[in-house]
Amino acid sequence: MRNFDPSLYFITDSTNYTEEEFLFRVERALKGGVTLVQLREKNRSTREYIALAEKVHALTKAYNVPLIIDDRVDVALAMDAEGVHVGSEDMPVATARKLMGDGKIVGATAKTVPWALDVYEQGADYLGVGAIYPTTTKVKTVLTSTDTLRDICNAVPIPVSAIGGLNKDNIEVLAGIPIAGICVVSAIMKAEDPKAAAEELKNRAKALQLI
Ligand code: TZP
Ligand code: MG
Repeated sequence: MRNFDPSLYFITDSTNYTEEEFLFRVERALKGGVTLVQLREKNRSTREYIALAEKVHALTKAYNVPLIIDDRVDVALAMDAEGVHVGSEDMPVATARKLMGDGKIVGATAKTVPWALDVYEQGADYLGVGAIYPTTTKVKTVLTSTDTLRDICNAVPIPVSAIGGLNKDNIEVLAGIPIAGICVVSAIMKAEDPKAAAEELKNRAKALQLI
């Protein structure tokens, strides 16, 4: 399964939610039209990560949306997710590709053009580039300028997703940059209603011809 639509990529964060509330919010986001979901868990045991991933996978499958697992190739393989996302401190992209096989999605982070070309050549299917704006989501990252984002989009033939502090009121900064999609955590996860938030974000991105 390497066909995917990166236009509205939703990364989850279960912090501060009960499992029930978390799964409810993920399903609302799916109802709102997110096109790709990433499960991102930093403080769970392997067993807990797999168990939660299986529950999220049941939801994403019902909406025909691929599920990407952050960082953990073993978790992705264990519960047969559609893909994995690896950053600079995770398994190298080439290794992740080898283990995941050709049929799975392997996403990678990149913040410079040489880095983007390197992970593309190692077999990445898409890139996450950012942070475009400061983010309140727990993440080790630095800002990436929109000029660098544009240069990366023009340097690699794979979809590039912009990430970091993005919401419906600030994505106009991406207008004219050939991104394939936008990627958010808080704008959907922490919204009063993740369904409405996903719809509004998608409508705004379409109006700006970003997606
Ligand atoms: N990588 C770069 S910024 C970021 C990640 C995982 C977090 C984005 O979260 P938010 O809440 O959309 O700013
Ligand atoms: Mg990572």
